[in-house]
Amino acid sequence: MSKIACITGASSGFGKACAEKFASHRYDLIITGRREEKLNELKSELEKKFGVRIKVLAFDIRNKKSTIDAVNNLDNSWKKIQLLINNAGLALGRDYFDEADLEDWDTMIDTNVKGLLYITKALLPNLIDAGSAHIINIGSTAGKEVYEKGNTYCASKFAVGALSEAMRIDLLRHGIKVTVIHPGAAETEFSLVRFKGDASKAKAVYDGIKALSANDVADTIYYCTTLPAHVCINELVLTCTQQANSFYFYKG
Ligand code: NDP
Ligand code: 8X3
Repeated sequence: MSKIACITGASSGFGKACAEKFASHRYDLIITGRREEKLNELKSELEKKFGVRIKVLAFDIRNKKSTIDAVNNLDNSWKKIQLLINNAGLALGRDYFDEADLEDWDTMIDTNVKGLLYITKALLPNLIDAGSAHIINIGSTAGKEVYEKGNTYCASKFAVGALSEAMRIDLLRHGIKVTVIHPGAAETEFSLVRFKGDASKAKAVYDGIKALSANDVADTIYYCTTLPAHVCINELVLTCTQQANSFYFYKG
C-alpha cells in the first residue's frame, strides 16, 4: 500500500517540489495552502503523471478552526498519515526592529509558529496511529544566526528549531522521527512575498550566486525519509556552495 504524506505550503516553492518528488516515489499526498487553484492544477498534473492519489486541502494555516476542521474532515482512506512536512511559511519585510511593521510580525508568527503547531497537533493522532511516522519541519539558516533586519522572521525560525527539539523529545515514546531542515537562500516565491511583490528587490537577493533550487531542497528532504527505521537525521543545514551561513556569501 502507498504511504501517505501531508505537505503544507505545496502551492509553490519547496512544498510544490516536495509534492513532485514524493509523488514520483509513489506517495499519496495531502497538499495544503491557500491558493486552491494552484493546488488543484498540481493535483491533476501529479495524478496523471504518477497515478497517485492527491487530496487538496485549501485553508489558511493561521486559522486554528479551519486547520483542525480540514484535518477532521478527512475520510478514512486518508487517515494513515506517515509523513508530515511542515513547510508553509513566509518572511514579510526586511526592516530594522524599530521600523518594522507589527502586522508583518503577527503574520510571520501566526504562520511560521502557530500554524505549524495547529497542523501538527491536529495530525498527531494520525501520525501516532500510523506507527513509525516522520515529521519534517522547515526551519532556515535564519533560525541558526540572526541577521540585521531579520528580527521576527529569524525568531520564528529559531522557534521552529526549538519546537523540533521539543517534538523529538516528547514524541520519542511514539517512535516518531523529527527532522528539522535549515535551508539557506533558495530561489522560490519567498523573496517576492517578503518584498511584497517588488520583483527587482526579490531578484537582487540572488544576484551573483547560484542559489539553491526548490528541487535541491526537496531532494534533501526526500533523502531524510529513505534512511533505515532506526536512523533519524535530527537537524540538517544546507546552503548553496557560495553561502557559508546567514551572513557570508561569496559573490565572486
Ligand atoms: P514560497 O513562497 O514559494 O512558498 C510558501 C508556501 O507557504 C506557499 O505554498 C504558500 O501557499 C504557503 N503559505 C504561506 N502562508 C500560508 C498560510 N497563511 N496558510 C497556508 N499556507 C501558507 O516559499 P518557499 O518555498 O521558499 O518557503 C517554504 C518554507 O521554507 C517557508 O517556511 C520558508 O520560511 C522556508 N525557507 C525558505 C527559504 C528560501 O530562501 N526560499 C530558505 C529557508 C527556509 P499559499 O500562498 O497558497 O497559501
Ligand atoms: C530564508 C533564508 O536568508 O532569507 O529563510 O532568511 S533568508
